[in-house]
Amino acid sequence: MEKEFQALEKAFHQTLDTIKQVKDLEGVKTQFLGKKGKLTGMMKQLKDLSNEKKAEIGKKINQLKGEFQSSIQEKSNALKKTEFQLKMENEWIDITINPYESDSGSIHPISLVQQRLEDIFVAMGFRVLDGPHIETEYYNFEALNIPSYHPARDMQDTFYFEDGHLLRTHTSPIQIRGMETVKPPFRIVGPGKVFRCERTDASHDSCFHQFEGMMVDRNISVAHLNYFMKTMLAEIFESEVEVRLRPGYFPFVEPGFELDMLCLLCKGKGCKFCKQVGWIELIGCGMVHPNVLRSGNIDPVEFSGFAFGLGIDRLAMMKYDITDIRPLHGGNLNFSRLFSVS
Ligand code: FA5
Repeated sequence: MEKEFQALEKAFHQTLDTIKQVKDLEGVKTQFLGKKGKLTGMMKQLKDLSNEKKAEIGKKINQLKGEFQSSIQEKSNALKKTEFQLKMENEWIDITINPYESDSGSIHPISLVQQRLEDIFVAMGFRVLDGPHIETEYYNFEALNIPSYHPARDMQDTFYFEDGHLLRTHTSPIQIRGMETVKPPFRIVGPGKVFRCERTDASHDSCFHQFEGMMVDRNISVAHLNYFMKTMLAEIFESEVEVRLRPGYFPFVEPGFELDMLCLLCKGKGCKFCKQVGWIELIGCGMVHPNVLRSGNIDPVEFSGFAFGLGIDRLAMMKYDITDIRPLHGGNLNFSRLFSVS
């Protein structure tokens, strides 16, 4: 009988060694411990033995049974652990990925700021107008008091078409087009892309965005201009921002100003974006020149007005802490998604 036990034990362990999956352990259990299993078969033989032998062999069988059960349990634990590790490796989850992220689009920071500007000015009684990117010299220059001989044309060099059209250098032609469609008193704004033949750096690009504004009424003064600029900036930044108004030359306004904003990227200390000045040139503005009102068939004795042209890109950069204008125009979706609002 001893030999039979040894053979059974050997067969059991050999069989167990071949098992690679937890689900196959059930077969081993049935084969050795089941009702028709080998160990149960040996137990059935006990009845033919003497009482003394019965006790001895019975004890051995129970010993083997316990041994087989714990070996199966141990193997089961080891296989479960391996299977779990394999599963972890194959079904790896990156917990740093945002589970709510989707492929849906997001609004570009320039559009976000433009839409916000439109809302702010519409709430203050302004109408939003549009204008073409390809302009005539008349709308881009002449009607704005910049005749062909005027040196101010050099300040805004652009791309010309053979037929004399050009890519607009600013949104100011919208002032002229606006005066052709609306009668004073009026308040208009006009956003859009503009183009200039110039070198790029952290704060300049050859294609950028402006937001034009014009208000014409009786007795309009610099105080009105000041009020609307400050209100607009406070709304955009949701707090007061430090600005300075300094004389600036634009042939279509008199007096003309440059409105600078304290550079929020360096808090006025000086950086690459503000060219170490601490201030950012943000808005060109002033009181509409009488010649411009005349080209819009408006009597400059009865009416006066202010106008402004704001750089949307620079405003977006201040708002969203963007230190270089070029990524704004690079078309990288991952960049735009950083500013998405839901
Ligand atoms: C003008 O374009 C005038 N048309 C603004 C104006 C309108 C003055 C109405 C008076 C009355 P300027 O060239 O300064 O002005 O441009 C206006 C703003 O556009 C600048 O203050 C700046 O914020 C932005 N800007 C100008 N050039 C660039 C550029 N290359 N890249 C990015 N932003 C620019």
